[in-house]
Amino acid sequence: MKHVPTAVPVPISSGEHVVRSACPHDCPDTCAMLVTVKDGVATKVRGDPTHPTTQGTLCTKVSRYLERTYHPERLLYPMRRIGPKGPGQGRWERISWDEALDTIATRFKAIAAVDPQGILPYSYSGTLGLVHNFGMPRRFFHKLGASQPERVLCSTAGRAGYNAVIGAQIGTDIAHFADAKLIVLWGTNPIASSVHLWMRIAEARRKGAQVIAIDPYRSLSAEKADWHLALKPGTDGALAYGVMHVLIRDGLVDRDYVDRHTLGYAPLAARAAEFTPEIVAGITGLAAADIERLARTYGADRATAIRMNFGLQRHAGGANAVRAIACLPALIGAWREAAGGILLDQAGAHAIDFAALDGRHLLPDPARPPRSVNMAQIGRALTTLDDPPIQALFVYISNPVAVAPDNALLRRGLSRPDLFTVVHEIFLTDTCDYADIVLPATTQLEQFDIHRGYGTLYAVVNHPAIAPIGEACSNAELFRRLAARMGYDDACLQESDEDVARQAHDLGATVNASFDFDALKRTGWQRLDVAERYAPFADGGFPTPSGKCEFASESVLRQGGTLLPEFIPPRESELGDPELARRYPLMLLTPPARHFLNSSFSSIDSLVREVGEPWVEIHPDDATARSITAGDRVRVYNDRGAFTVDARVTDKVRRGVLVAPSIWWLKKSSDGENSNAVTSDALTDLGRGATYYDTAVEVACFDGMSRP
Ligand SMILES: Nc1nc2c(c(=O)[nH]1)N[C@H]1C(S)=C(S)[C@@H](COP(=O)(O)OP(=O)(O)OC[C@H]3O[C@@H](n4cnc5c(=O)[nH]c(N)nc54)[C@H](O)[C@@H]3O)O[C@H]1N2
Ligand SMILES: Nc1nc2c(c(=O)[nH]1)N[C@H]1C(S)=C(S)[C@@H](COP(=O)(O)OP(=O)(O)OC[C@H]3O[C@@H](n4cnc5c(=O)[nH]c(N)nc54)[C@H](O)[C@@H]3O)O[C@H]1N2
Ligand SMILES: [Mo]
Repeated sequence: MKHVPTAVPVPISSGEHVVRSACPHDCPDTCAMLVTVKDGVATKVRGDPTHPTTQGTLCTKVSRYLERTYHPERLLYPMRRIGPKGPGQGRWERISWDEALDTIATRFKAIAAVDPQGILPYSYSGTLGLVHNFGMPRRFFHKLGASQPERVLCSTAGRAGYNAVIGAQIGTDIAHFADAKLIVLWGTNPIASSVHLWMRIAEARRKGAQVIAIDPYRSLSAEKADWHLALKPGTDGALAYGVMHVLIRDGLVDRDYVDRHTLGYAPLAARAAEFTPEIVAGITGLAAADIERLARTYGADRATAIRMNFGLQRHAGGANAVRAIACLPALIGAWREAAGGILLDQAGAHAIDFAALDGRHLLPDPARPPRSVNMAQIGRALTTLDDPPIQALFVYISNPVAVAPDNALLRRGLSRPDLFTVVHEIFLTDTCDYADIVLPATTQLEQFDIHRGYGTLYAVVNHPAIAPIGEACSNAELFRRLAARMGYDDACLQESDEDVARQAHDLGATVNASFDFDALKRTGWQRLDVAERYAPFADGGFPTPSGKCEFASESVLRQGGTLLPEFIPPRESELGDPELARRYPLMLLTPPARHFLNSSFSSIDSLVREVGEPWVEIHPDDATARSITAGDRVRVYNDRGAFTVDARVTDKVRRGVLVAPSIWWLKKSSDGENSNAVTSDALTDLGRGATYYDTAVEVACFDGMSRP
């Protein structure tokens, strides 16, 4: 293994020691943390200075991890709901773990006796630990034969689009962004959502690199960029084709790279010929001259790195937009450079034995897997699904009432009196308000796990720093206990956290050959077995069916998609649905707030104080047209629902676009709603992903009535 870190000296004062830990959250950086513990109490968290990604720095949120761990509102005991379902306080009764587990097991056995698919686990990204997310809980639900959640809230569209071209989730190493000459931030705001990448970008800028941001919103990062192109939301696929048009027309293509390492150049070029700068200007709202300039700047140097994140794929055509953008580096031969190429995510660089982790062999009939239920359409599933209907929902590491689209429909579903809902949580979230039983979960400081950095080339270990608080128990321990109650005797349902973790990288003699679990435990992190100068496709070798970068994809075609990337306009827009756009002429974007992590940390007092009340940003022209002035309470609404926020009038947003940073808890908002009251549960073109940012709305001053 290369780059094995030297052990950090462990400072010892009386009764004090340092524990190696990993940030568990859904963020591409996956930081290594050091936790100082004195007399059994964690007193300090800091970034590991030796970990190349973290470089000793934690983000705004995770630097408050102790406030989260020792928060007075932590859920400490199992509880049973004694009042009606729905938001409210004080309708809980403490019960023992025995009673909680017996109640769940009795209910599950009764449902499973008829059809276990009546039970649905709902889990997402509260922790991305290989043990507590991908391991023991999934084993339990496989053994049960429960319906499987189709985990689409974040990334499946982009991954489908990227994989169509590149073949796997492999891209440019963030470390090499520091050496790029040009960095394109395509629909991502790393200052808020991936600060350790921003540290590399800042370094590149000090060395003279240019940064271009492509985003309908002048985000914190776009504000710092040398050039900001504020296109209309959901039009990136057309812009990428416009860039290709100019690159091809002006001879900026690396013909040698294209000939040797790509497939489908001729049809791609023919398609790109249709996307003249003028046509693309009409679609994107950018000037034709700017599209020309973007293409020429992009084509000028191979040491050009594009950073996409998942923001831009939350539209009806999100997968194909990513697919079109992913063609660009091969066209100019940027993959030849370690500092060139593109990064969506790096998950595919980690070889993990997911089958061993998730115990899919435990399925009652592996040849006939249970039905899957799309997590973005959970409201629909709870209110309409039949044969069998969902009779029990088990929520863990997710807060769907806050994060799932169209949450009004979801709340109707969760209010069904016959639905049995269990939520395993650290806090009494909005979702807990609908639970029959809530179970207390540990935080990362109280459990063992290992993590793969899905945006980095590192594995990171997490040792427990302190004992569980109250009667909290980890995900894995919960499902070990529940498996025993169900009478399951499979040994793999009782394995320890370390035993599960040890299997993650154990793929035989060649894959991960130099991975050393015991060394990882000692040193905290390990780099994958890849070269320092990581340039994954410098000599081609794409993990696609053809081994080439596939501009044209037969396999997507066979699966019902198109041979080439296509521009698919946003569903809720002038182009997609003119009638709807007349009634709801504004497009709402709800990207992550810097101080929150999805809906996590939205209950941490010091962060909420810094952030203030939820707000929406609106362009001065759109505000004037609606008699909205700065600071007004406004109601953002469409046919699905409404939420009330403060208006900030600013030209940071494009005309016709609203930006409401998210995700607030409903119960911490003045009207008991959040932005997902208006988002749609429609799915993306490929990958069946959520389309949060494909949301047409109107906004009006709030007059105190419930709906405008
Ligand atoms: N502080 C913080 N960090 C986070 C998170 C968080 O909640 N808070 N969430 C984490 C998670 S789960 C994820 S998936 C990532 C998300 O990471 P990103 O997707 O990079 O999220 P943002 O950084 O907000 O960047 C999204 C940007 O896309 C822009 N955008 C929206 N629609 C379009 C479009 O159609 N085209 C273009 N070009 N731009 C568009 C938005 O205006 C926004 O500025 O961040 C992770 N990091
Ligand atoms: N409007 C809008 N909605 C969005 C997005 C958006 O940009 N706009 N972004 C989407 C994206 S990118 C994502 S990834 C999803 C994220 O959606 P979720 O995965 O639901 O993320 P969180 O809101 O952070 O909720 C995670 C919950 O898990 C709990 N938790 C943390 N650790 C543990 C643990 O070890 N055990 C248990 N049992 N619980 C734990 C936390 O307390 C928290 O309440 O949201 C999506 N929703
Ligand atoms: Mo996400």
